[in-house]
Amino acid sequence: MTHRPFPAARPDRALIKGRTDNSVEAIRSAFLANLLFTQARVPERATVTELYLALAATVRDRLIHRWMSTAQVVTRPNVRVACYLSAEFLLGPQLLNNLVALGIEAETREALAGLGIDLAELAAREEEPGLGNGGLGRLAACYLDSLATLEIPAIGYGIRYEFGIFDQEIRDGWQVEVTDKWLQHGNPWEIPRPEIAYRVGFGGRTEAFEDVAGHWRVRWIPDRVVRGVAHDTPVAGYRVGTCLLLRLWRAEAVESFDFQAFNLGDYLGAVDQKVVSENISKVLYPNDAWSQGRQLRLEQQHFFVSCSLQDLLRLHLLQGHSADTSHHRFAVQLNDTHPAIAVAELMRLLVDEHGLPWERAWEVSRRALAYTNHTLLPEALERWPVPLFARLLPRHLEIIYEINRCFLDEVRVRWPADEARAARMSLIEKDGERFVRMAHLATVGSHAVNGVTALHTELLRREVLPDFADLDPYLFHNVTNGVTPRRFLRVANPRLAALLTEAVGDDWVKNLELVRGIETRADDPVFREAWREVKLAAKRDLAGVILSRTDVEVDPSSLFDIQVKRIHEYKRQHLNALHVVTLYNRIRRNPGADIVPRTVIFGGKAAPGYRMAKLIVKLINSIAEVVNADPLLAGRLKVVFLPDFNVTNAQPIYPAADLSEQISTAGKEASGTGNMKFAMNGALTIGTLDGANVEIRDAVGAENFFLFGLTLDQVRETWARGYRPRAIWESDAELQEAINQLAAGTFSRGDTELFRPLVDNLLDHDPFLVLADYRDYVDTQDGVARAFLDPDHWTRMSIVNTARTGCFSSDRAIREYAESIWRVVPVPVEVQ
Ligand code: 26Q
Repeated sequence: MTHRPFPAARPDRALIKGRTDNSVEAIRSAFLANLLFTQARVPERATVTELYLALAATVRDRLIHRWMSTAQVVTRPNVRVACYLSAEFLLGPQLLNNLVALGIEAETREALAGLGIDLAELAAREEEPGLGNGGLGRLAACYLDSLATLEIPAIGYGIRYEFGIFDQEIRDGWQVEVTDKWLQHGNPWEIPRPEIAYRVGFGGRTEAFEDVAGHWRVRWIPDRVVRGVAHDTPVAGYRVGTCLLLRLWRAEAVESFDFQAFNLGDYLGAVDQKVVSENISKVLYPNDAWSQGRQLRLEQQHFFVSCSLQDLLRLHLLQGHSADTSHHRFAVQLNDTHPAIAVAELMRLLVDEHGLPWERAWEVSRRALAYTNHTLLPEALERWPVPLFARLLPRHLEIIYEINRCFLDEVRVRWPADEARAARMSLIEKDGERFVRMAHLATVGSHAVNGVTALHTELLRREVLPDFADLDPYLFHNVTNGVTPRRFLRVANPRLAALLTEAVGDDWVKNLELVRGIETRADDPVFREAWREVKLAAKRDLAGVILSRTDVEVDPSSLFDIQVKRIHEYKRQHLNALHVVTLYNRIRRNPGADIVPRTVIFGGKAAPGYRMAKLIVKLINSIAEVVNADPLLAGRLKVVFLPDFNVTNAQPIYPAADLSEQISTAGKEASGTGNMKFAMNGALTIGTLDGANVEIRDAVGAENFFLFGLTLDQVRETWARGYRPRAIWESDAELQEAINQLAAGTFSRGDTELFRPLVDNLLDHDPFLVLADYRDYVDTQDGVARAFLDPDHWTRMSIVNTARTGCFSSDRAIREYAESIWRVVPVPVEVQ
């Protein structure tokens, strides 16, 4: 980049003021100017999309203003910066969140109203960047929000996928995947930075040589080079000067390749090359678990990691420092093993490109890096076949071998003659074929490894990486996940937000512990009534959404029982479905029974290649079809599958829930974060002792939580004893009836084949203990219904849930990372 000798690096004040003033008039005229000069439209002629784009540009100006000031702070010498590396950032819609962060929501609404334009209508036009699968990607987005709000110098690094997570449509009850074209109208929030670009190599070979100083060095000669171009999205903190950057990399062809082919007269060959290069950032893999080693996925990981590390080294060197002090300047967090190649790439950059001695590079590298694990399933740990690695990243494989050699030497010193242990700890797995174990690479290369809830961290220490914990018990930390109250309370639930503000003032948005102040009002009839009104209004809103999206009419006074999350056998949506069938049978058997009306709502995407998950989607829709059409059930039971669960669609869901379904088999869900979003919005949880449920129950009190199911120890005993699901089916009449109906075609128009894979799997294997937990689940659900019959008590429990879930703010989680892992401190930004 060239820096021209302007008198001052700061932009002109008068220039700024015209585009950043926050009065209603200033916002209106800026909006009109943007409409005219970016969309070439006057309001009378503009489409809703054009109005939205002009408004987004108006807001972006105000973000950029803050960001310019933040950049000056972040680039100050000696400011330590947290770098969050993640293959996924599930940001969600930006407009309202940004207006709230900037504190100009009311002014903007008024400015638009004066032109006869409805802010909500423009907001509804926004395409969300779905650059993530689920929990892990959304967590990264919550963490950026908290970093910015806490004024911590930080930067997020990831991939600018052209196609994010697919849109889900439901046809004939089946999930159909539709390409996500989030960029089709352009992305008004990002700033492309074609001048910030790095070259990333793939393939080829390595060669040893002696440098001028007589040192043996290695040079990597890749046979393919791709360019990564930065695309920056501003992330504003809530009511502070700080506005951070999310820097996403887009893959492009390296020009020299084009020219080379072009000069040889092979124009189409040059275009091919361009297409191949651009493929790297083309599409997000829609699996939310590791399954097999696809080359393109490893290319994506290396691509974004290499660009990100080159970028932060460049910033450091630009300020006149040398590469061997990078760890003073940066704390680099690896969001799962997806960026774990950073361990080898940072070593390569430091040793091969910057000439550091190996030992010094290793010290810098380990001090800079830290790793978060998000998985408990051993089969979900990422491992890449060595031959693939050797072909794609030959230099990195050499480095990994060298790291492994040094590491295993250390292991052998500590445990002489324990070759079994050395083999268990090795970065290379020998299982017939050989694999690179990415979790081991990340662990060995980091100074801190953390799990995402107390239970998960305990299991990580004891079972996933026990040998590493023996080697260094202080390596492991727990940082329980959190979610941002800005998006999931303030923006998603404005009525509850207003009630909280009325009760405790508006500081709760930045300090969620303050909502504890409402607990004293839990027995106040006036407050309870207001609380109920807020919940009912949210349920009416959701009922409207359900009607317009699924044509199903639901009763807002019924119990809204909601399970939204990715579809997975371990998350057990089919257990919930069996409960629905049980209720259906009870009402049919006894039509006059006095039962609590319920609306059971599901939402979530299945990985396109996951057959059982897709069959569960079909099952839910099939049950819904029968239940909703039965006049005998009317007014008592409704079942809804809300298609295309994403951040946008999630926002009206959490506020409307009475009951939150968190029913994974104990020991399978690392944390869960939806559980926190529901509880904060005053839903009660029905849940197992799994992931963050354990901590939520501790926080809200056992009397305000519906616990059921086997504990982790009981799960293990069940398997050890020899689990026979068929025996449970034989002995439980209601369960038997429900499962037999699935098999007999009751919900599939007589088709007895459709659900056979599901039924057979449950009766013969049941790997997630659905049948074992069925009876306790159904009985606990009966308890839920009884509790709902006492609105005063229910409301009290709801208030207490919100009051006591302040610790699940992502602000608390980020403070813990900042203090105990990154050692970064807030640096307030004064907006110039
Ligand atoms: C890896 C390699 C190749 C292709 C895909 C993947 C891949 C992609 C996404 C593997 C895993 C994921 C996502 C995992 C995830 O979302 N995990 C969830 O993380 C949450 C945040 O910590 C937890 O709350 C959830 O419990 C956990 O399941």
